[in-house]
Amino acid sequence: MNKSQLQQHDREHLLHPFTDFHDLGNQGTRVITSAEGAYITDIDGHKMLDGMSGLWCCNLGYSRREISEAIYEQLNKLPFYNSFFQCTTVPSIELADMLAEVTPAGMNNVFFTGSGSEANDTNLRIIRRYWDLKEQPEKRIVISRKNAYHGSTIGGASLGGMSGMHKQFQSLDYIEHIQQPYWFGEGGDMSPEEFGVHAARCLDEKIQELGPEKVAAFIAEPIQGAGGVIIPPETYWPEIKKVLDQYDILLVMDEVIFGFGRTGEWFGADYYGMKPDLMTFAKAVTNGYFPLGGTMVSDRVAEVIKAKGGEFTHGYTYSAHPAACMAGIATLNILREEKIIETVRDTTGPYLAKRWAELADHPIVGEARTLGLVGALELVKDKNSRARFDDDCTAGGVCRDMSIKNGLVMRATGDTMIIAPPLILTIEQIDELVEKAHRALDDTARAMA
Ligand code: PXG
Repeated sequence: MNKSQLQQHDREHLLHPFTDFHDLGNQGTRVITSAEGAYITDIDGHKMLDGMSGLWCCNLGYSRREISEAIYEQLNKLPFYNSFFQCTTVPSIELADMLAEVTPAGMNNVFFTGSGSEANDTNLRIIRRYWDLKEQPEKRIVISRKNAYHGSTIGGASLGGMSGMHKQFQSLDYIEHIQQPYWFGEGGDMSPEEFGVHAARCLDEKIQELGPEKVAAFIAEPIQGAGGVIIPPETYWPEIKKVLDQYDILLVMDEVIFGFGRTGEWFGADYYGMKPDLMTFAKAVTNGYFPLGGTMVSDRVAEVIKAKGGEFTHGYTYSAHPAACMAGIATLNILREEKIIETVRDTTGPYLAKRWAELADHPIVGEARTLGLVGALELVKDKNSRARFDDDCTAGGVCRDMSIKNGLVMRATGDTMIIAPPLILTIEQIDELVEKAHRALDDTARAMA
């Protein structure tokens, strides 16, 4: 099939995730045909630096044969076996061991799933089981944050705080949402430090309002990813810690995007010095080469679930899929052997911070922020008032298209441009990324004038 035939068949038979089918019908899909290192190429031969690591997952880029060969060998040896009914496989045990080593101290158990959404559903099941076994069944409510993203299953989407999603399904009734720590968008006249404390105190207020005896858990991404790379003010997580220390409430950190090195530490929990009870992961655990997710379970929770008799009636056919686990083992080996995370922390992260900050001087940029190897740009019409171009956030879409034209994949969340490039990016490629982003901003400014 040629390009237009592919696009036609795509329109006719494929329902895409998070897609406006009307727009897709008008514009046609971009057909990506190959990838190498940190670059992807479309069917027209247009090569682009992939500033989004696929979808926040191909952190080692696209050319790691160690991972594809590990999957292939496993598929030839034992393509599938389940982990139900007292069965197990060697790769699942080995990956569980490795995850216990690289995750924060005191997290020594893992429940495998096929995705991040499933893992957050698993968290809801574990939270309930934990409090039931502790004979505190009245602890049912889970607090999350507005504009959080925790997946697209009913559980994941209920935990998430995206208003556009909530309009299209019925949320679970035991989930509550509080203020997000988005200083640029919602901080008003407060300093970032004041606003960080304020947003964290909203958790305390909510717990008081609901009654601490009814609150089971608080879930949060260390940094909101899909919500627009919202890096909380430095005061936020320490204040959350103070709040949580006062109550008997589980902390779930959703590390689906920030796990496995994006901050320059193994996990966002390490970066912020937090001690979660449950930790969701997916995506980069296999470098995106094979679907795999899971939740790391702290000793505190695992001991209760393991010690008391009775079956935990939860699991997925593909929990601990052996080929997925082999992909995970190969990925973790590369991260460790090539000191990828240390490089982000010591070299490429600081260099991106310096170069990305230069974009803040651009006339349509209200804020340029980074942490490790993520970055965001707030597009504004007026730098002082932070006013956007329009209510429909058209600047973001324009900038995304201009960026692709200039050979860089950037993603738009409203009028916030975001990047999460592969962690293997070199200094030269960071220069290339910033220069292409600059050209995209110039083109956007012209188009929006
Ligand atoms: N938690 C977080 C923090 C995520 O970012 C999920 C859970 C769900 O994972 P699965 O594997 O079920 O997709 C995610 C996924 C975007 C985008 O546009 C982000 C995600 C997924 C799709 C698109 O930024 N994050």
